[in-house]
Amino acid sequence: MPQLDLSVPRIMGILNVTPDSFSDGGRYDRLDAALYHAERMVINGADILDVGGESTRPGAQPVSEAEELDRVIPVIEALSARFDRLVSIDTSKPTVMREAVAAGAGMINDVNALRAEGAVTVAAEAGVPVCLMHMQGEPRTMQRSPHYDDVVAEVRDFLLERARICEAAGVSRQAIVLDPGFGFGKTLEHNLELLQQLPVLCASGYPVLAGISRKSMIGALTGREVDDRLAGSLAMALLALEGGARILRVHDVAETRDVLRVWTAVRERRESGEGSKGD
Ligand code: PT1
Repeated sequence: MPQLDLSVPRIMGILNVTPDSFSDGGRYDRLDAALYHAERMVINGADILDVGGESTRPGAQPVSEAEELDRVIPVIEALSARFDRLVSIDTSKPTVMREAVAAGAGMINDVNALRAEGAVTVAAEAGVPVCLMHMQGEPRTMQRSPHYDDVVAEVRDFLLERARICEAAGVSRQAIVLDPGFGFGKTLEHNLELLQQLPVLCASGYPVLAGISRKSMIGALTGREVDDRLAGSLAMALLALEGGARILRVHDVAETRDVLRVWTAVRERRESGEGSKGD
């Protein structure tokens, strides 16, 4: 199985397997559409394919475990058979985590930071990397009135406490990724503060994932609808890289790959001291 190598920043391509993401032409259509989309992302430079069967965007309703399994397991089996890429399962349900790893997933991405009963144990037994994300509230209601006294400190302290609990249960320290959870119970101001202070979270020593792509924070800044947020998303992806993010979770893989190439070239020159003499 492909491993998570974060010696350079990585691109996680988003693969939603929810009915609102594809026209609902039945199970084969759904699988076919997911594989087509995944192949595009692999060709365009995705390192990780993040499969999600339950929407977690603001206002989203929960789905049952049976429905979620039905959506994601066939897709994960097909992806791990076809592509030499790490497949991650975006779920908060322990049973879905376990079944997904058995079907070939090599990473668990949980917007609930493994707070569901039994989730930490499943992750430890699975022995795969886990992304622990911060969320205030739950998706259905989280944007009603987010409040923090100190958003950066609260998000960091929450994530470090979750990481401590995971390590105590046997998850290896090297297998933990942290995510401030942009848009999850946060105002625009909170999101901007978290982005600006991303180095504070990176200083924890854990690699940091940033999920920014097409979110309403970009809509709020640009006045653009969700399908017209590419430029804003790329600008924020670059800022996240500058802040130390090691994984970018994105819809637009090809364009984000170009941002990563440009950023990498500039950073290499900076590190070699090239052109910094001023003469
Ligand atoms: C994320 C993330 C995720 N985001 C991780 N997993 C979503 N690790 C799903 C909006 O404001 O950031 N990190 N899985 C999608 N969730 C949202 C949240 C989508 C907010 C849109 C918004 O528009």
